[in-house]
Amino acid sequence: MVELAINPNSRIPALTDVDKNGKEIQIFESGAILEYLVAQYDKDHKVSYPYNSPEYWETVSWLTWQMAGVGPMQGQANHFASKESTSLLRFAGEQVPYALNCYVHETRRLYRVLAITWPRAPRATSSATASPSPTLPFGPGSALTYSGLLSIDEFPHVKKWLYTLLVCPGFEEGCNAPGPHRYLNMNDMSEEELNSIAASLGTWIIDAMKRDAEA
Ligand SMILES: N[C@@H](CCC(=O)N[C@@H](CS)C(=O)NCC(=O)O)C(=O)O
Repeated sequence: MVELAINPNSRIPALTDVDKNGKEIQIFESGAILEYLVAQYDKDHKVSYPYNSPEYWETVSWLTWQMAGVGPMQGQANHFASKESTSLLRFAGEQVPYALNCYVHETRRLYRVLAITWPRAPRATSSATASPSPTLPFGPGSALTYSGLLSIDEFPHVKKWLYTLLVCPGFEEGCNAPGPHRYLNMNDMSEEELNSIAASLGTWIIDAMKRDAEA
């Protein structure tokens, strides 16, 4: 849980910074944080595009797609998912086939949108700037099998992009704070290993849900 003073929505990520007037500023929601970081610290557009350019709006489109689509849908898939071929559960504590189908299939559909768009996008080739989706989540979102999908190999462009990010200067170092990143590697783990990761997270998600329901 994040300090309400930093994020009124009490979630991570949240950011505090000092603005150009020397005043502390708080930013929450990952999309807003990304927009803030490029506005403040990427003024020569190494990883972003000039405001109001066609590429800027393309980026905003994909960022909004990520925030409104992939984030919420894959988040719910993580909650209900078990690998489709097994009956092991992550968090839900009971099999809810309708929810599982709804969220896992919607997550797959969203990644298919990328799979269709990516090869056609002229900027979708190599650098961190040159992508139709520079905002594709590297963190939990890159553990596709954790979300109930069968394999990351279903989406070769996504896989290639995630590994491309890793070799961008400073990227992996950032991912390794506070501890070694593991989300991409989770795609190669067995279902038992994935479930032990879910189990190691404890019951805080379910406990928080109960508290919220009673509040
Ligand atoms: N829409 C938010 C999602 C934030 C979110 O759900 N964060 C999760 C971790 S990925 C969290 O803080 N969970 C802690 C909790 O539920 O108490 C964003 O993109 O920043």
